[in-house]
Amino acid sequence: MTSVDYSLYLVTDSTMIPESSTFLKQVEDAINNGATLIQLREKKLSTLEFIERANKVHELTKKKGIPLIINDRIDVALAIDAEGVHVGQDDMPASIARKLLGPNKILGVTCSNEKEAKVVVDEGIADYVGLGTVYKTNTKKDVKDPEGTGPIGIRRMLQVLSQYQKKNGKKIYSVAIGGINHSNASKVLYQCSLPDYSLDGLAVVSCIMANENAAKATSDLAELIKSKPEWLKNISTSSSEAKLENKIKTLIETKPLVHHITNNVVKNFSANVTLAIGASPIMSELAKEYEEFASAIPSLALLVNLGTPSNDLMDIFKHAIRVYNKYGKHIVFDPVACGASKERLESSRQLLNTGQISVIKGNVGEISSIWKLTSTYQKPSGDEKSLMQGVDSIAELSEEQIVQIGREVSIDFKVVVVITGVTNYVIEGLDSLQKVKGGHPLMGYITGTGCSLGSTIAAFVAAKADGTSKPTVNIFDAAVGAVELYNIAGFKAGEVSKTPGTFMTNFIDQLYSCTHI
Ligand code: 3NM
Ligand code: MG
Repeated sequence: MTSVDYSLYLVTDSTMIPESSTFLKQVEDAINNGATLIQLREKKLSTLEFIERANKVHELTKKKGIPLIINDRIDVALAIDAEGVHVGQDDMPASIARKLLGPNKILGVTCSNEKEAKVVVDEGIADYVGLGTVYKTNTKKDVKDPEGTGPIGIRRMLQVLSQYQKKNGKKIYSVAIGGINHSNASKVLYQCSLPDYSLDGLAVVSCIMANENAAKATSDLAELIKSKPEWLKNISTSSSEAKLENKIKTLIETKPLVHHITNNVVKNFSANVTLAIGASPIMSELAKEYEEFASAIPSLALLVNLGTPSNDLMDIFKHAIRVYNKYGKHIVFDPVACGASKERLESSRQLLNTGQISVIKGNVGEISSIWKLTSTYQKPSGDEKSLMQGVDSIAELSEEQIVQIGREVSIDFKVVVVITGVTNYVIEGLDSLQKVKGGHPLMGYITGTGCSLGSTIAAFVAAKADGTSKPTVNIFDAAVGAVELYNIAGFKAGEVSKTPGTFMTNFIDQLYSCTHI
């Protein structure tokens, strides 16, 4: 079968139907509101019941002209002449399934890792693969990776598919599955894409099947899949070599607002830094007001700082990330000491999974912890070895290794990465790297000089201070501007200070002077 639309793939589950509805109604609502493919997945029905149900669903899908795929049961698929079958890794091998089905039925295979994807492409007989588990899900209990591979794990498998396509000129289609819902759909599509191969769709179960309003759940999801997400609308990718003075001019003219959700130690200092550079700080942990901010204030960015984490704060962070994403406002993430404990690293993972971040800023230790976080699933051990071979601590990392780590984090999370230290690195993907010399050793004696760089970056990004006057912002250029301003001010303050106390006031003065005078 040719030209199947995989974009919104509903996989059914009859165990989670809301009391107000029925199985068939949920499926019908989905079919009539944008589902492009249906998989009937029944684990507990007798063969007779399965066939009866399949016939009923098939009537609905045929009316709409969309394919019906049967999970696992080739006999049932053949019995009702369904359009295809989906098999998991423990089901009938794809090669046998294909023989039984013949060449014209759709055959899908679940893959959880690169190895499984390689087997599928070597055989070359599947039409599409279901790649998962992306995120933690309650729907399927026996998934290979209960925590989910995240988009990065999916991308590793897409690489295999992409190579197959290049070699054979033939495409195996792909959908991602597991924990996908309205809040992460756009992000999954964005992050699960390679320059030369993109996911063809999203497969979902509970966000439609368990929804009180399956019709709306489906049409909303279809809309999200079709349209460009808000946070992507405000980004430009072409990098310019814009001058710092132009960026500062934009910053001062715009007077952006930086919403800090930051740690208790640095709140005051960060607010002073934000004011000194001509921006305004708001400190708010009142989740209910975020929607009001994000929807109404044009030049606004969010700074998420993990410095003093708590369970309450995690919920607030997640809410903030969702709201800021919804309104296309940029987010700077500072994973403070994320390598200090498993929990902190897990918190970082959760926040990065919650939404699309624009900039991650951290020191070498923090960024390499984030890098290791992604390595659990994604980095073949070979890569890791060659990168970290013989390195016992991050203190021993060469510049080349630091930049490589930054590049991988940038690619994995589709973010601009700022790595701070004696030399600062601003990194985006494989192509963009700007080194900025560190300001002054006295910066290390004052709490908040690291965190407040996050405020400065957020201010530049919010103001679209990238040296152009485009309506979009080039985040890389804006981040470079922020890091340059910050370190120039640090250097100048250091020249006129002998001790930390005076350095602190001189630093604030220099930030002010560099931007205002
Ligand atoms: N297969 P929900 S996860 C059917 O990882 C299925 O292969 C998975 O349900 C896999 O959209 C899954 O409710 C269930 O999270 C996905
Ligand atoms: Mg199965």
